[in-house]
Amino acid sequence: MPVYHNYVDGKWKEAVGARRRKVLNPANGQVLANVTLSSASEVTEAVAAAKNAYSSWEKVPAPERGELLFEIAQQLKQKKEELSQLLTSENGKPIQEARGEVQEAIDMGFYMAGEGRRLFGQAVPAELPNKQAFSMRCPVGIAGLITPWNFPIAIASWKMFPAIMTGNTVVWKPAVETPGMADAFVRILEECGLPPGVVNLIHGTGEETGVAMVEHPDIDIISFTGSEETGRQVAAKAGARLKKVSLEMGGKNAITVMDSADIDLAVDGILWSGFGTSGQRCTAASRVIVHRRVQDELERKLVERTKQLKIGNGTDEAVEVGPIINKKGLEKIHHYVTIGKEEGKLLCGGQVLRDASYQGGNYYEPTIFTNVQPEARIAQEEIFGPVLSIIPVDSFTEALKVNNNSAFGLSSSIFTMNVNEVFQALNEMDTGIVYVNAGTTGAEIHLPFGGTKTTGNGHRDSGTASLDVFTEWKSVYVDYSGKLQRAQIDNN
Ligand code: UN1
Repeated sequence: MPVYHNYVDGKWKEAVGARRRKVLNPANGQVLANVTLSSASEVTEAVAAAKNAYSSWEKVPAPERGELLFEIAQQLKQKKEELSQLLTSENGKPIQEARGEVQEAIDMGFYMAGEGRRLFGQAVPAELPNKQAFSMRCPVGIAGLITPWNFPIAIASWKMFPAIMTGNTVVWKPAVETPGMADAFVRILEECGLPPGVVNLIHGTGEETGVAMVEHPDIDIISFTGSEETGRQVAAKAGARLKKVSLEMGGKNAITVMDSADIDLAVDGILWSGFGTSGQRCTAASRVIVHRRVQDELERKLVERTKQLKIGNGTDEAVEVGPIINKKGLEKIHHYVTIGKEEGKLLCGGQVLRDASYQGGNYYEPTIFTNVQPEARIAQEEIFGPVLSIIPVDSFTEALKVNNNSAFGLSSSIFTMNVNEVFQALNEMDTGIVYVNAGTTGAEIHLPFGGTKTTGNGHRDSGTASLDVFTEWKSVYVDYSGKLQRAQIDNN
């Protein structure tokens, strides 16, 4: 049985004390591997390695660092099937979705590789003669990446690739639920010739290893994706140290279905965004805002199609809804469903699946509540499972109001054939991502990913926006006039 070790300064090794945690397949409870658990001393060692590597890595020209990313992306592409199977076994997501996730990392690799030859700054005219003014991006320094289990390679790639392409070195703590994906990813970096110390992998829990990273004085920036609760702690600790911090947290994303909508298309979008990945995406739809004129039709079709969804082990190509990551996740979902029974009308689902075919796994029935109030707990709190709350409304204006009535601000979607509603929704939906006639999931890597309000803290993953997280701006003025020229004074 494999034991996943840390990777520090180019060497694989177990954490001191040999504490380990089991890695379970959420589809059947089978023990897949063990993972080493690190303490603060491993973090210190990893930071020292990252610091040591930084002095040479930051000097490698960005196009050259980008070229290495091309090779890494090629390797990911070659190993796509192998990685996807591993992902399904650790995380449980259906194999088709796993392939999609690995593709997302491949895309991010190629995209950031190309960015190595751009990394644009600004060249602007100086206000005085014989003077040049321009800006350029510089690495921040040592980047601490803390990534979740729900997209163990895609989200890691959103952070890892821009971090290293821009010249930072990295200490990475992946989720303890999916260490195999992190191991496989780092082995590819190693095979492609990434110098020792540029990326250091440290396995461990958030409480111990994560906290040690956030508190370490030599980690200059923390990029975190995870729960709001943990994100707040990261922000507080990082803020006290004036450490740069980029946070990506929860969502309570809504799909609005207006009376002009193609209802069958809306049903497709709701099923995919609500029950795909068993609702365990921060972009997952968990609210459906429906115009009362089409409420009955939408509910009838939605319930019928929900009951036909094939639930099971994600290795089966026909499975559409896989297991929940662990027992704790399953319990949380069921707890909210119990609350939901008081707050709305249960249309379907609502049970942990216990048939013989689900033995050992963590399966929850796709669940739909209707006539839920916008303020209800199931309409406000992140459940991270296959649970939808339908909220009926009487107008487009009311729909917008309900959409924005959330502490989170990640993704919104509207199904409508009315062009005026489309553009008003684009303007007024207050989330970081808006979809028209598609569900709330499916972000592409070359646009910024992230949200407003308590979803984040103003930063974005992926796209060129990720460069803002991993670089500092340097503004440069070169005066070749041979005399002292005072800006704002000598030219006025
Ligand atoms: C997440 O839910 O944490 O847009 C990431 C999407 C995926 C990424 C999801 N491309 O749903």
